[in-house]
Amino acid sequence: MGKKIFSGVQPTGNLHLGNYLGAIKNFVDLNNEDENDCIFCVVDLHAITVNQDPKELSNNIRGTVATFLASGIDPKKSIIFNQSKVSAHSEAAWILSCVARMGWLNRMTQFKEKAGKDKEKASVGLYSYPVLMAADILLYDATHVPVGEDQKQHLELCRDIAQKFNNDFKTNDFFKIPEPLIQKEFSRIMSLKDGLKKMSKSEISDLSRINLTDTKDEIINKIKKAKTDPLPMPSTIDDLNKRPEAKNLIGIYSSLADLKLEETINKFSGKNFSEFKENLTQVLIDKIIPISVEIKKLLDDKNYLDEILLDGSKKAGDIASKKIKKIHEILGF
Ligand code: AQP
Repeated sequence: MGKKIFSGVQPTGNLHLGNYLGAIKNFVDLNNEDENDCIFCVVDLHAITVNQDPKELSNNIRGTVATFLASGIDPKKSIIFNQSKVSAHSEAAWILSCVARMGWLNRMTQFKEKAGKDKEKASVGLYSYPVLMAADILLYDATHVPVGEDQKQHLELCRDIAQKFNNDFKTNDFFKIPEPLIQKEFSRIMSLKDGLKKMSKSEISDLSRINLTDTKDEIINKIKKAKTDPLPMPSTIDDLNKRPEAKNLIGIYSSLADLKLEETINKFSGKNFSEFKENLTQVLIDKIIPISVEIKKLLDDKNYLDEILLDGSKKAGDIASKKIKKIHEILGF
């Protein structure tokens, strides 16, 4: 039987290699399996949990759609829409926030990381972000959610919320309990400047990430400047595990070249980083440049991107409003 897929990406800036290898590559494979029903959402309501410039947000929403298409998602096969256009998401988030427990949310590590030291100044939305994410998924009866490793905890919370709702209202399996789909290897791509920090859109230094809109020269420059260590290339997995920057770059190469980590280690064992970096640059150029060129082309046709979002939001709205109607009946509204 086919899977019901739901996943979202925040329109918070240029999408990067981490988003691609951790999530979007998987979206494309799932989209290509005929038996699956896929919904890919531009989660603009999630984006405003931190400050956004309205004009930039509009551009980033279209940029995210362009990236989905340029990476290979087919809008005829998958529903693509932005979250704010289907009001059921906000409504379900409120209802589910009355099911979720404070203690559960207090354990979420992403809030702690994103709020930083000054928790008091973080938005309430940033705190309840995972409840909105649960609403996104549960409205569509998604069976599988492809995400990067950083979202695993939020998905576990989504499962807890679904189970509690089903138990509290004795509705058996009204909310389906979704499974995470996380790449086994290379599910967490790290910053090019710090092998212990996640590659992220909102990191200030652009040198920390490969954007999917980067040019050939930008890729060459970023890999040249990517942090390594003074030792030659590692020759065993144990050696690799002690060297975060080397591990990240070797992981990126392996993922793009479709090799196992061991195979890449054997290929470059004992060599200089400079030789490895030339090879890494080449696989990045081969993979990213066609996507980058296509994104820029698509962004020239804003009407086309808006039509895709409009069509997607109608289809998603139909599904979500039926689920909300049933939720109202269950709650006694
Ligand atoms: N570094 C990463 N490695 C692997 N997967 C990643 N993802 C994000 N960063 C990495 C996955 O990409 C999908 C979309 O992420 P998102 O935009 O919804 O939010 P995020 O995880 O908060 O990503 P960013 O880039 O770090 O954005 P900002 O800086 O705005 O917070 C998710 O499936 C995520 O797991």
